Amino acid sequence: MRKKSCVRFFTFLLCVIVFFEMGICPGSALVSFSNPHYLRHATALEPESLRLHQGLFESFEEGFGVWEPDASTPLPWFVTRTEEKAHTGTWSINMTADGHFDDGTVWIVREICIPEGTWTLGVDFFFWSEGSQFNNWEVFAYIGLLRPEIEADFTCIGHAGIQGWSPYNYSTTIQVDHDTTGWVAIGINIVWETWRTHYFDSVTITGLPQIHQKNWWE
Ligand SMILES: [Ca+2]
Repeated sequence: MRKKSCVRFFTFLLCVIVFFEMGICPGSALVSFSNPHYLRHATALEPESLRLHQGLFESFEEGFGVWEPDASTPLPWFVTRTEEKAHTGTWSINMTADGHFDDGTVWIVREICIPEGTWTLGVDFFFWSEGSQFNNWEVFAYIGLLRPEIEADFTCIGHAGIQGWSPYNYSTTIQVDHDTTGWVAIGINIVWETWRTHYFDSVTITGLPQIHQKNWWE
């Protein structure tokens, strides 16, 4: 009996070790970017995955970069680079619109490459407002697979009532079954009948991949 018990114990111990080595312990199915498992795969995903992880930063010091202005509004609007204000460096984006129809959206937009897989994509930026206790326009953001065209494509992530430069961010999860093109946009939504000017600077796009670690039966 003592010998059989000993065999059972070591068999059980061996199974536990094998199971953990196969990665089927709780919580191992999805691993973070900092996990060594991902880092081993990261080299295979270069260069777009690493670019997203490191962050795509734009300060508008030497132009618009790959960003471009766009809008959906019946009244005049403009988006220009300016030295009037800056969060980093000396240049930022001036976004101005006539809100007298009490309607419309103005934004800057750029393409990004999204490698195959499931990604948590985020955009962080600084937004300047003169500050007001009421009648503030909305701060908009978008991340998706289609280029945004209208107000309804965007998500409101705040209101432009804080005086000076303030950080804003937006993130979402996107799953693609092959390498593809996505779009990121940030802007303002007109909700009060007046001219308004806001500024954008220090925009960073980041991507965090969710890596599915294969189990022994896959
Ligand atoms: Ca700048």
